[in-house]
Amino acid sequence: MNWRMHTDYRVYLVTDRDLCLGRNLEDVVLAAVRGGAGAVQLREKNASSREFLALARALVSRLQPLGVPLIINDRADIALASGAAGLHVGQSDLPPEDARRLMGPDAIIGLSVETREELLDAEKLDIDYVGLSPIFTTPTKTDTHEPWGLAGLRWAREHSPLTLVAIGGIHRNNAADVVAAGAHSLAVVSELCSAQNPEEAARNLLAVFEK
Ligand code: TZP
Ligand code: MG
Repeated sequence: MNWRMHTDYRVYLVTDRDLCLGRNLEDVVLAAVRGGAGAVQLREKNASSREFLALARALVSRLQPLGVPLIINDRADIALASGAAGLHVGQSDLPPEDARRLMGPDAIIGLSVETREELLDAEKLDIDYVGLSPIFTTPTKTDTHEPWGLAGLRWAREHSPLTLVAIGGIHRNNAADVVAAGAHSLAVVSELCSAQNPEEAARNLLAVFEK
Protein backbone atom coordinates (compact mmCIF):
# COMPACT_ATOMS: atom_id res chain seq x y z
CA MET A 1 0.00 0.00 0.00
CA ASN A 2 1.46 3.35 -0.98
CA TRP A 3 0.04 5.51 1.76
CA ARG A 4 1.75 8.58 0.38
CA MET A 5 -0.48 8.53 -2.70
CA HIS A 6 -3.77 7.53 -1.19
CA THR A 7 -4.26 9.21 2.15
CA ASP A 8 -7.28 11.44 2.71
CA TYR A 9 -6.14 13.96 5.31
CA ARG A 10 -9.31 16.06 5.39
CA VAL A 11 -10.35 14.78 8.81
CA TYR A 12 -7.27 13.74 10.75
CA LEU A 13 -7.81 12.28 14.22
CA VAL A 14 -4.98 12.76 16.72
CA THR A 15 -5.48 10.58 19.77
CA ASP A 16 -5.47 11.19 23.48
CA ARG A 17 -6.95 8.28 25.36
CA ASP A 18 -7.28 10.42 28.49
CA LEU A 19 -9.81 12.60 26.66
CA CYS A 20 -12.00 9.70 25.48
CA LEU A 21 -14.54 10.03 28.34
CA GLY A 22 -13.56 6.64 29.78
CA ARG A 23 -14.24 4.81 26.52
CA ASN A 24 -11.86 2.39 24.87
CA LEU A 25 -9.49 4.25 22.51
CA GLU A 26 -9.88 1.69 19.74
CA ASP A 27 -13.67 2.05 19.80
CA VAL A 28 -13.46 5.84 19.60
CA VAL A 29 -10.96 5.67 16.73
CA LEU A 30 -13.05 3.19 14.76
CA ALA A 31 -16.19 5.29 15.24
CA ALA A 32 -14.38 8.38 13.95
CA VAL A 33 -13.15 6.40 10.95
CA ARG A 34 -16.71 5.23 10.19
CA GLY A 35 -17.65 8.90 10.19
CA GLY A 36 -14.95 9.68 7.64
CA ALA A 37 -11.66 10.32 9.45
CA GLY A 38 -9.10 9.35 6.81
CA ALA A 39 -5.91 9.49 8.87
CA VAL A 40 -5.13 8.71 12.50
CA GLN A 41 -2.15 9.78 14.57
CA LEU A 42 -1.39 7.86 17.74
CA ARG A 43 -0.20 10.48 20.21
CA GLU A 44 -0.18 9.15 23.75
CA LYS A 45 2.14 11.20 25.91
CA ASN A 46 1.28 9.27 29.09
CA ALA A 47 1.82 5.77 27.73
CA SER A 48 4.90 3.67 28.50
CA SER A 49 6.81 2.38 25.48
CA ARG A 50 5.20 -1.04 25.93
CA GLU A 51 1.72 0.41 26.15
CA PHE A 52 2.37 2.69 23.19
CA LEU A 53 3.53 -0.25 21.09
CA ALA A 54 0.56 -2.40 22.11
CA LEU A 55 -1.86 0.40 21.19
CA ALA A 56 -0.05 0.96 17.90
CA ARG A 57 -0.18 -2.74 16.96
CA ALA A 58 -3.85 -3.01 17.82
CA LEU A 59 -4.73 0.07 15.77
CA VAL A 60 -2.57 -0.97 12.79
CA SER A 61 -4.42 -4.27 12.59
CA ARG A 62 -7.82 -2.53 12.68
CA LEU A 63 -7.09 0.50 10.49
CA GLN A 64 -4.80 -0.65 7.73
CA PRO A 65 -7.36 -3.11 6.28
CA LEU A 66 -9.75 -0.13 6.07
CA GLY A 67 -7.20 1.86 4.05
CA VAL A 68 -6.64 4.32 6.88
CA PRO A 69 -3.01 4.93 7.82
CA LEU A 70 -1.82 4.95 11.40
CA ILE A 71 0.82 7.63 11.94
CA ILE A 72 2.89 7.47 15.12
CA ASN A 73 3.79 10.62 17.01
CA ASP A 74 7.46 11.10 17.64
CA ARG A 75 8.67 7.52 18.01
CA ALA A 76 10.26 5.91 14.95
CA ASP A 77 10.99 2.76 16.96
CA ILE A 78 7.29 2.31 17.74
CA ALA A 79 6.32 3.11 14.15
CA LEU A 80 8.73 0.50 12.79
CA ALA A 81 7.95 -2.16 15.36
CA SER A 82 4.19 -1.82 14.85
CA GLY A 83 4.28 -1.63 11.05
CA ALA A 84 2.58 1.77 11.12
CA ALA A 85 2.19 3.75 7.89
CA GLY A 86 4.00 6.84 9.08
CA LEU A 87 5.65 9.07 11.63
CA HIS A 88 4.86 12.60 12.78
CA VAL A 89 7.72 14.65 14.20
CA GLY A 90 8.00 18.04 15.85
CA GLN A 91 10.78 20.57 15.56
CA SER A 92 12.67 19.11 18.54
CA ASP A 93 12.16 15.46 17.58
CA LEU A 94 14.05 13.23 15.18
CA PRO A 95 14.90 15.41 12.14
CA PRO A 96 12.65 14.68 9.14
CA GLU A 97 15.63 13.56 7.02
CA ASP A 98 16.45 10.87 9.59
CA ALA A 99 12.79 9.98 9.95
CA ARG A 100 12.66 9.41 6.18
CA ARG A 101 15.83 7.33 6.20
CA LEU A 102 14.57 5.12 9.00
CA MET A 103 10.98 4.80 7.79
CA GLY A 104 11.76 4.30 4.10
CA PRO A 105 10.55 5.88 0.88
CA ASP A 106 6.91 4.81 1.15
CA ALA A 107 6.17 5.99 4.68
CA ILE A 108 4.16 9.08 5.52
CA ILE A 109 6.28 11.68 7.29
CA GLY A 110 4.63 14.72 8.85
CA LEU A 111 6.32 17.69 10.49
CA SER A 112 4.93 20.28 12.90
CA VAL A 113 5.73 23.90 12.06
CA GLU A 114 5.14 26.72 14.47
CA THR A 115 6.64 29.67 12.58
CA ARG A 116 6.68 31.05 9.05
CA GLU A 117 10.40 30.33 8.81
CA GLU A 118 9.87 26.68 9.78
CA LEU A 119 7.12 26.43 7.18
CA LEU A 120 9.31 27.80 4.39
CA ASP A 121 12.26 25.61 5.46
CA ALA A 122 10.02 22.54 5.28
CA GLU A 123 9.70 22.93 1.51
CA LYS A 124 13.07 21.34 0.86
CA LEU A 125 12.25 18.24 2.92
CA ASP A 126 10.90 14.91 1.71
CA ILE A 127 7.74 15.07 3.80
CA ASP A 128 4.05 14.55 3.13
CA TYR A 129 2.50 17.38 5.10
CA VAL A 130 3.15 20.08 7.64
CA GLY A 131 1.07 20.43 10.79
CA LEU A 132 0.45 24.15 11.41
CA SER A 133 0.58 24.25 15.17
CA PRO A 134 -1.44 25.64 16.81
CA ILE A 135 -4.09 27.42 14.77
CA PHE A 136 -5.90 28.54 17.93
CA THR A 137 -4.96 28.23 21.58
CA THR A 138 -6.22 25.01 23.06
CA PRO A 139 -6.44 23.46 26.50
CA THR A 140 -5.32 20.15 24.96
CA LYS A 141 -1.74 21.41 24.45
CA THR A 142 -0.59 24.49 26.31
CA ASP A 143 3.18 24.47 25.68
CA THR A 144 2.68 25.94 22.23
CA HIS A 145 4.05 28.82 20.20
CA GLU A 146 1.89 31.82 19.35
CA PRO A 147 -1.17 30.63 17.37
CA TRP A 148 -1.16 30.99 13.59
CA GLY A 149 -4.73 32.23 13.59
CA LEU A 150 -6.77 32.39 10.41
CA ALA A 151 -4.59 35.18 8.98
CA GLY A 152 -1.44 33.11 9.55
CA LEU A 153 -3.07 30.11 7.92
CA ARG A 154 -4.03 32.23 4.91
CA TRP A 155 -0.42 33.42 4.67
CA ALA A 156 0.77 29.80 4.83
CA ARG A 157 -1.51 28.77 1.98
CA GLU A 158 -0.28 31.67 -0.14
CA HIS A 159 3.41 31.03 0.52
CA SER A 160 3.75 27.25 0.67
CA PRO A 161 2.93 24.45 -1.76
CA LEU A 162 2.84 21.87 1.04
CA THR A 163 -0.22 20.01 2.30
CA LEU A 164 -1.37 22.07 5.28
CA VAL A 165 -2.74 20.19 8.27
CA ALA A 166 -4.33 22.65 10.69
CA ILE A 167 -4.26 21.68 14.36
CA GLY A 168 -5.20 23.30 17.63
CA GLY A 169 -8.57 24.45 18.89
CA ILE A 170 -10.50 23.26 15.84
CA HIS A 171 -14.12 22.43 16.49
CA ARG A 172 -17.33 22.15 14.57
CA ASN A 173 -18.11 25.85 14.97
CA ASN A 174 -14.84 27.13 13.45
CA ALA A 175 -13.99 24.30 11.04
CA ALA A 176 -15.50 26.04 8.01
CA ASP A 177 -13.41 29.18 8.68
CA VAL A 178 -10.25 27.07 8.93
CA VAL A 179 -10.96 25.37 5.60
CA ALA A 180 -11.88 28.69 3.97
CA ALA A 181 -8.54 30.11 5.17
CA GLY A 182 -6.70 27.39 3.26
CA ALA A 183 -6.31 24.25 5.40
CA HIS A 184 -6.23 21.01 3.45
CA SER A 185 -6.83 19.06 6.64
CA LEU A 186 -8.52 19.49 10.00
CA ALA A 187 -6.53 17.69 12.70
CA VAL A 188 -8.36 17.40 15.98
CA VAL A 189 -8.00 15.77 19.36
CA SER A 190 -10.87 16.81 21.61
CA GLU A 191 -13.46 17.41 18.87
CA LEU A 192 -13.42 13.67 18.14
CA CYS A 193 -11.94 11.99 21.24
CA SER A 194 -14.32 13.80 23.59
CA ALA A 195 -17.37 13.80 21.32
CA GLN A 196 -20.50 12.11 22.64
CA ASN A 197 -20.77 10.60 19.17
CA PRO A 198 -17.34 10.50 17.47
CA GLU A 199 -18.81 9.07 14.25
CA GLU A 200 -21.23 11.95 13.84
CA ALA A 201 -18.57 14.48 14.89
CA ALA A 202 -16.24 13.19 12.16
CA ARG A 203 -19.05 13.31 9.62
CA ASN A 204 -19.75 16.93 10.55
CA LEU A 205 -16.10 17.90 10.03
CA LEU A 206 -15.92 16.11 6.69
CA ALA A 207 -19.09 17.87 5.55
CA VAL A 208 -17.26 21.20 5.81
CA PHE A 209 -15.18 20.20 2.77
CA GLU A 210 -18.19 19.22 0.77
CA LYS A 211 -19.94 22.57 0.88
N1 TZP B 1 -0.45 20.11 18.51
C1 TZP B 1 -0.75 21.40 18.40
S1 TZP B 1 -2.21 21.78 19.14
C2 TZP B 1 -2.45 20.16 19.60
C3 TZP B 1 -1.39 19.40 19.17
C4 TZP B 1 -1.23 17.96 19.39
C5 TZP B 1 -3.64 19.69 20.36
C6 TZP B 1 -4.91 19.86 19.59
O1 TZP B 1 -5.99 19.44 20.39
P1 TZP B 1 -7.46 19.97 20.18
O2 TZP B 1 -8.24 19.32 21.28
O3 TZP B 1 -7.92 19.51 18.84
O4 TZP B 1 -7.41 21.47 20.31
MG1 MG C 1 6.86 15.65 19.27
